[in-house]
Amino acid sequence: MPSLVRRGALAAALALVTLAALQPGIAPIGARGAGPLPACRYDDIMTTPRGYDDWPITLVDTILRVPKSYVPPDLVSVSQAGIAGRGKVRAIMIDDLRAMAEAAAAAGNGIGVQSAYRSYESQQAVFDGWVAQYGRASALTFSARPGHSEHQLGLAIDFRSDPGGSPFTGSWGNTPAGSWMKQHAWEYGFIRSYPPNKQKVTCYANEAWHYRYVGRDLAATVHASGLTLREYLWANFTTTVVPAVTPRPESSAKPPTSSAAPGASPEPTATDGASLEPETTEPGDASPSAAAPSDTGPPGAPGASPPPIDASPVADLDPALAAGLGAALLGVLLVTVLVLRRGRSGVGL
Ligand code: DAL
Ligand code: ZN
Repeated sequence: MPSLVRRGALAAALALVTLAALQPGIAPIGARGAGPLPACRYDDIMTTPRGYDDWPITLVDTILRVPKSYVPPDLVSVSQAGIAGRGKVRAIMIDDLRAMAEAAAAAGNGIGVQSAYRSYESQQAVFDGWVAQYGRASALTFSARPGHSEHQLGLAIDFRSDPGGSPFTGSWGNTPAGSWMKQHAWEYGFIRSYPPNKQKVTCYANEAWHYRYVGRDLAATVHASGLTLREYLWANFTTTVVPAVTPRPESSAKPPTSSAAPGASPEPTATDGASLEPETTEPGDASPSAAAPSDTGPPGAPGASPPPIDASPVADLDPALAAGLGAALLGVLLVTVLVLRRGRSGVGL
């Protein structure tokens, strides 16, 4: 084989091998809904996108999370919306929150805020409190681990009636305010994150009070789709690659069905569709086999579910890293061209 052809073939092979090696890391960029909706499990993978400007489309669930340092830059008091209750939310939602509260009050179904933004640390305290009260397996079915809560996004609100007390003590979804919210919240940009009979896809038990703000346009689209927010965001916006895992024997066990009595604070009690909202009873909603918790200790602790893979470039390819990989690829291609050119000059073409 003439040396030029040989060198050319070698260079091409080198470039191909390099491309193949980089492909898994590059693939997630710009990808959407990489694969089917992941089955419910407990993991610690950084969600993408998660920029503060990506607020309507950032998905957090039992698998995907934001960092401890995630603190929305525009938190303001809910009182700026003229709604009863305390707490902070992102300023982005204030106008729609005000409009919704006014409409609910005008309809005779006043609403207030029970719980709004929660920092990583306060979510940790909330989760730990429930674990202490009901045990970890039960707590996982209704309380997010820190980093995994929509409350940390500053976009989730647990609503209550106004006047009224805690919504966590009964069938709030069947109260006038709860019913009004079910019917109209989406018109103001709010989606009920954890509806009844959907635990297999939301990974949480029914929460009549918990709404996530995504803005009016997206809320209308999600509402019309009939999908839960997790399903919709995953299919249309989430770019994270979530590796499939082979369930270990202990992770295939069903979580205990919560039958805990409602409590007063600091967050919703362990519930299922049947115990909180009679109209939503459906066998299976309360104890989905898909939501089998596998972690029996703190995330990352010995004996817990698979270790966090936050740092995985495949699972969470940072734009800067992507740029670096791109530069490396460019370098390899340049070397390839140089090799070819030297080969050419060597044979005196
Ligand atoms: N109760 C919901 C899942 C949360 O803790 O964010
Ligand atoms: Zn909530």
